[in-house]
This record gives sequence, structure tokens and C-alpha cells, in this order.
Amino acid sequence: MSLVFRFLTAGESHGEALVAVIDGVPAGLPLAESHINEDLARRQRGYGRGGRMKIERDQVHILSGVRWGQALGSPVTLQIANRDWENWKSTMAVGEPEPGAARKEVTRPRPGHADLAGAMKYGHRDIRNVLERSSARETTARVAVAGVAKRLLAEFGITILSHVTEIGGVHISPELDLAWEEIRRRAEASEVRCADPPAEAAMIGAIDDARAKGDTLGGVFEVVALGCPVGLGSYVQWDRRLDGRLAQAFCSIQAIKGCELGLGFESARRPGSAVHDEILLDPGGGFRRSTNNAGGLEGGVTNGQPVIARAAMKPLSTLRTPLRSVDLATKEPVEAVVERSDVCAVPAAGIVGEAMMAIVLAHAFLEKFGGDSLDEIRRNHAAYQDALGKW
Ligand code: EPS
Repeated sequence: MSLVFRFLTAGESHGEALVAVIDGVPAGLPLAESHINEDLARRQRGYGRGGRMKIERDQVHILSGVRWGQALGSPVTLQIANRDWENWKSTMAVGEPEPGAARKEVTRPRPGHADLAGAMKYGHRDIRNVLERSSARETTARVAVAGVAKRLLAEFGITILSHVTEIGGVHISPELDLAWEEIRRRAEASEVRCADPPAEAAMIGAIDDARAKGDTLGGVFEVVALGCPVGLGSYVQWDRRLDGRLAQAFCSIQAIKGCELGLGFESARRPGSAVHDEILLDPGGGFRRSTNNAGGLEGGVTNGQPVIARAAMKPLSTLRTPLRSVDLATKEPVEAVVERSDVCAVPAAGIVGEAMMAIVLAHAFLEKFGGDSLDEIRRNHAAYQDALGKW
């Protein structure tokens, strides 16, 4: 079991709160709730988000592991209250629901969600016992955890950005050729986090069309880490290769059905001479690469180039024009249940993708430079950078 930067989340979508406990945060790391709240707010935005986002104002409360603005080295506990819980106190009561309160069971599983498989796995006749935890609401806690991870990475000049490259089959121009900081700026200013204005307008139109038809849309987002040093991850063992860790982390996000690193599936269609990034001398010393089709990873190890990953998000499972299902109580053919939902959450999923990239990279960073305190990590990192400078 790795002893660096491991975490658990807990909490149901309409329960009292979401919580997370992180073990392995280095002592001395500056931490404030404000660092984390920025990303929690970013996750709530996005054209096509549903009614829940009008209720919540996600903010983190740090319950342990931090004193006077600095991590202690002991477990950091994060809590995000669910404002909506006020409306669910009986439905989600830990004890008995209020006397006379309706015990409305959800028995019509939605194709595409965890509903049916989850109910069969855990023996739940009321699907609410599944959907409360399988909901994308859980990603709120992961974004909070990543706020700590991003803080650590920022101390060493590593930053992460995301942008949306496709929604409902509408994709950005392949000719779009912008610096990453310009992509970051445009994404932050876009309602769908798209850096290509004509595509942005078409994406918004596609979302409006889907909403009008009671349908939902998925899409693709890209996450990029800038400033990673050479040498994070390793080729020596299957579970230390960062391609694998990033793919697992991205595909663990609710509704993600695909992940690619760098050129990804396109690299399967081209000859090696059109894929591999040639190695050139950098006039300023060291090496540079002709391209970055590898997405910053070779042999599962960072090579000093931007680390690039993309994820394919399926359209959300709750359709206002429901698909066919079967009522678990009556075994009658029915329409699937309609739960409150988003029409499209791809922009928000990009923020969750940033979170998972930050968590994987912070973990790998601590594996390589790990120390108990930020000062110790700084010393280890400086010595390594010094050695790299001799190449
Ligand atoms: C979400 C919270 C959920 C959903 C959505 C995203 O809240 P509620 O169920 O109360 O509306 O709005 O989750 C899904 C669409 C899903 O299928 O899981 C959030 O906080 O991101």
C-alpha cells in the first residue's frame, strides 16, 4: 500500500455532506480553504448543467491536518456540505424517516447508470441506495482532494489546465493551434470550456437541441499538465507506468468510457515515422523534442513535455425522454425513472479530469521526491534538478 498521498471519499449525493481524508500530505505545505474553493466553483459551472447546481454553493471545510495555514503532515480531512440535504432529511435520514413520511422507492433502473447492476450487486430493492453514491456528486470530493494535490504541484511549477474538444459530435477545428496558456484563458472564459469560438457556439446549439428533445450529450475533454520534470512514474512495473495510472484515474470518473494519452488512438493509424517525437539538442542545454505525440510520457515515465490526456464522456443516463426499462418491483416493462440531472456535464467533467491528473501526478511526484516535509522535498527536488542539468 503506497504511503504517499492516498485518499478516500465518502458521502451520498443528498446526504448531509461529502467528505475526504488524505494521508501523506507533506508538513509545511501552505493550505487554505480558498485554494480548494476555486476549483469547486469551476466544477459547478458549464452550459447544460442541471437544477442541482442552482442549489449548491460548494465550499470546503478543512476539519484536520492543517494549522495556521500549513499542513501538519497528519491526515487532512475535507468536508463539503450538501445544501440540498435540507430537502432530503427524511429520505436520507440515518435513523428512521419522519413518522408518516413517504418511503418512495426508486424501482425503475436507468440504462447507463449503476442502477440495475448496483441493485443486484448489493441486494438493494430501492435503487436510491445505489444512485446516491454512484452519482457524479461524488466528484465534488475528488476536486477538493485535488485542490491539495494542485497546491503541492504548484510549489514546483507544475500547473494543470483542461478544455473541451468535443460535445455531441461537434469538435474543435483540427487546425486550432494555440499556446496552452491561451487555451487555458479561453476555456476559463467559455460556457462550455471550449477554446474555439465557432465550435463553442455549435456545442451550445447541440446542447439546446438535446434539451428540447429530452435527451443528453457527452463529449471529450483534454487535460494538460505543464512543467512536469523528467522521471515521474517508472517502466519497471506494470502499476508504476503513468499511462496506466492516468487511464485508470480518468476512467474512474463517472460517465467516462474512454481515455487516450497524447496522440492516443490516432497513433495506432500512423507509421512510427509519423508518431515518435524526435530527440534534438536544445541550444539552451539539454534536449528538446520535435513534437509531443507521446503526450509527455514514454515508457510510462514523464519525459519533460506537457502530459496530455483526453477522456470520452458518455451522455448522461437520465433522459427526460426515458428509455425502456423494467420495474424491479413488478417486473413490468416501464420507462426508466427520471431523476433530476444535467443535459451535458462535459465542461464540469474536465475539471474532474484536472483533479485526477493532479492526484496521479502529486502521488508520482511524492514517490520520487517524497519527504515528510515540503522543505525536505524541495531539497530532494533541487538535487535531482541539479543532476538533470548535467545531461
Ligand atoms: C451532480 C449532482 C447530481 C446531478 C448530477 C451532477 O445532483 P442531483 O442528483 O441532486 O441532481 O445533478 O449527477 C448526475 C447527472 C448523475 O447522473 O450522477 C454534481 O454535483 O455534479
